[in-house]
Amino acid sequence: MQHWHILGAGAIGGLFATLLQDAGTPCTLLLRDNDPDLVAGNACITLRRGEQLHRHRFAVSACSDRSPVAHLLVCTKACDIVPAIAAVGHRLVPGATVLLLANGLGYQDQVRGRWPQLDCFAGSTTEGAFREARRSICHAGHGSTLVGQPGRAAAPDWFTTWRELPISCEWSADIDTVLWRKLAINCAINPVTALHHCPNGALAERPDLAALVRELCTEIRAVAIAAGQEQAVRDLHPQVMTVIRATASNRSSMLQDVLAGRATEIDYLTGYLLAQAQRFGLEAPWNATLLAAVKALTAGPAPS
Ligand code: KPL
Repeated sequence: MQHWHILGAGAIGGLFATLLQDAGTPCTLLLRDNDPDLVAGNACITLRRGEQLHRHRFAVSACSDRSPVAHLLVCTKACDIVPAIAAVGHRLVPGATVLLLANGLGYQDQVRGRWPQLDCFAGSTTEGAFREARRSICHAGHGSTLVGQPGRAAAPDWFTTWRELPISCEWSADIDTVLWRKLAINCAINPVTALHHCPNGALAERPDLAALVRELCTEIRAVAIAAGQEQAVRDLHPQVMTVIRATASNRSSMLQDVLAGRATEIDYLTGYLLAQAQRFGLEAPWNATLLAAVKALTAGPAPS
């Protein structure tokens, strides 16, 4: 029997926890040592779909506890993944299954490098879920979830449970392409919205921003192709415009982070892209400008 532990029970982590629990798979939320739900010994997540509310009660466990973890789903932000896994590193059994479901690239290699004994998988999801309150999630729209492991064609046994979830959840024999495509789209949208404090749709409506998105796509394509990821950036600009129109009223995740004063995922999006550009001797000046500008936005006040 699989028992999944969830690190990062925000919108996506909470959604998957409820889906797995509904499918009969035990799930435990891993919480920081100071989380108030640890006192109660359990946590309730309310999931809203339209008018319908579903309440789910979960077992909870402090990261610092000692009971073993064999299946770990990590849904934190990209910049929190390595420290979050480090906080439960002592509990992970050798060969534990770890599924990283987050935006961006770069942390997958960091995790594999630091914990080579783990069986590490990566995924990307476009399920439309957002947090309405601390443990209340709205599942606003269906998307698709792809999971894979570089170089692995066939899904492992544990994935049977995931494939049967009542959402579109498939194994990808080419997860690198999936992750690169998502990275490319996020690099073209998220930093622009974060800097201009605008919903995604403004990138199609405002000619200056639309022109910037086009320049970004040209640079992103060149870097991806140099990195051997041509398939991921085929038709990148039309794909980006499709996502912009489909999510026109959304605030990108990076804009939400900036507005909330949180760290952004820029290092694992544009930062990763620029590291690849450097590796292949390419310039990507529009992306470099955005990286610096977003970092300046979220840097603390200059020391006096
Ligand atoms: O994935 C997204 C994000 O905000 O991180 C997009 C596709 C840009 C939708 O907002």
